[in-house]
Amino acid sequence: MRSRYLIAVGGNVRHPRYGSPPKVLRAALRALDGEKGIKLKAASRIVASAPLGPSQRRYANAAVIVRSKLDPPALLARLQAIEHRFARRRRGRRWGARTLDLDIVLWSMGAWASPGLAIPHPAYRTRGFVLAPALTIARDWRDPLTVLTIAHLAARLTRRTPLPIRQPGRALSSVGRATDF
Ligand code: A4P
Ligand code: MG
Repeated sequence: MRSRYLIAVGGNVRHPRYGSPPKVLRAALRALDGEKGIKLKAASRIVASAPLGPSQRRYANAAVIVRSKLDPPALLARLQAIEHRFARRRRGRRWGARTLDLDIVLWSMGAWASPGLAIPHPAYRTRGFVLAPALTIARDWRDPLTVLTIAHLAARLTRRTPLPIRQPGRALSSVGRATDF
């Protein structure tokens, strides 16, 4: 059966062919849409966000909704193949700099848990760089575990728990302050 997925897209390293992170993301969205069995239904704008974790470089982030008959592990395998094509190299360091990161955030069929895959994505609820773009394309999508919508989660994050991230001259720490590239 066909279902929908909300996918978070991020990257903070230039690609020799595609260029800056926003251009990498644009190319990645085209690649995703070109995949057999995956249809891109909606895409947010590409926003800049301060890095969470050890990397110093600003990220480009976006959110997309795709429709597919693939089950979650099959979709994850496709996403990882795309990451690989975009020269993402795992460097053994969690949250290290990367050309392209594609995470499954939500699935229209509910929750999923298997070795190596958890949906909803375990960390997205506290990440402005996921919620801000997601808000623009999926504000009423309900998280099956908390039963809160993306709009609720984004509002909570802005009100109560702004992300503790700073970047000189460019503070993008909360949902409301993400900017377009
Ligand atoms: N995995 C489990 N569940 C999922 C899921 N729902 N979607 C497993 C995708 N993958 C999932 O991920 C490690 C493993 O998670 C995968 O092999 C898969 O089996 P990874 O992408 O290979 O490793 P990682 O991304 O380095 O680690 P981690 O902890 O997943 O990092 P995140 O959570 O992806 O965060 N700052 C800003 N501003 N913007 C960003 O986009 N991204 C990160 C990475 C850090 N800081 C950032 C951003
Ligand atoms: Mg990931």
